[in-house]
Amino acid sequence: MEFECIIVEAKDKVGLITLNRPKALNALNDQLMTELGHALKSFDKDEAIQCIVITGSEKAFAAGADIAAMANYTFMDTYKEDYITRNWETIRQIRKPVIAAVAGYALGGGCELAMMCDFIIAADNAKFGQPEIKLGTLPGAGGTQRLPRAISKSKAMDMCLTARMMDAVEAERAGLVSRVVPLDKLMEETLTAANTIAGMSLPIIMMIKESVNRAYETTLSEGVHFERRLFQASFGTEDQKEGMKAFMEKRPAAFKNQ
Ligand code: CO8
Repeated sequence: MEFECIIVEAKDKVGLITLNRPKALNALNDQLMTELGHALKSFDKDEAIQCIVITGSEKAFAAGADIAAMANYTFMDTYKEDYITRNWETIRQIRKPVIAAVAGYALGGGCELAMMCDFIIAADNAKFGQPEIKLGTLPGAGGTQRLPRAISKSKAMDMCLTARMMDAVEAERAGLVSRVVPLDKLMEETLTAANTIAGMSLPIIMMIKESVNRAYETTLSEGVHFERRLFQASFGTEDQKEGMKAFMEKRPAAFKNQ
């Protein structure tokens, strides 16, 4: 597929997707979301790729869903035809880790897209917000559901109801982002993290992602049970034998993804 709204590159074992609609601050229109879905699925299938990074520009990760594109939709367009929402869930099917590298604005759907990633590394100029209330609507891609889980009900209510933006320092303090780095180090730090992950065993990476995500979908005892089964399953892999042998032989492990 030819991409017009994103740039897709493979950097060693890391698949890098750059949102690229600079004139609209990477507003997420239907074409961009379709292209993003294709790129994500294709990296997920690509045996050479072990981790994926989504980023934007220095000014905006994404300033939200494309307001101009959706301004005149009717309820029937959005409900019956499923415009706007139809291609937003693809990212949830991706089994390899997806890191969001966020600089500048991550607003509305941009904040929601970042939260759909497995973790967020933020530049010190990052700003997160759910300003949909100012447009007479509400978050539609999980903002009201993922924000309370990420940063508490009180802060989520504050952000969704007042539309105030949260800066990178507050976002890290609140647990929305895993780390904050200087803007000029954002890609270096993110690619280092992605390469660290990519150096591990892919089946184990995938099991960890699946197990952590299970924490959001089930009770603690079910989640712990699920984790236990995957932990036991890891002993059926060659990579577990290699990882533990390498530790005892005081050498780096050479994983084979088996
Ligand atoms: N959609 C379309 N165009 C946009 C958007 C957007 N979300 N954001 C910015 N742009 C465009 C502007 O219209 C402008 O275009 P032009 O130059 O042609 O006039 C260009 O980008 C630059 O923007 P500004 O001139 O406004 O730049 P500033 O630096 O002055 O301001 C802001 C930057 C603060 C980010 C400002 O642009 C802004 O407030 N943007 C809108 C933010 C917003 O409200 N986002 C929420 C959108 S609604 C949403 O995301 C719902 C999600 C539902 C997802 C459902 C799917 C499942």
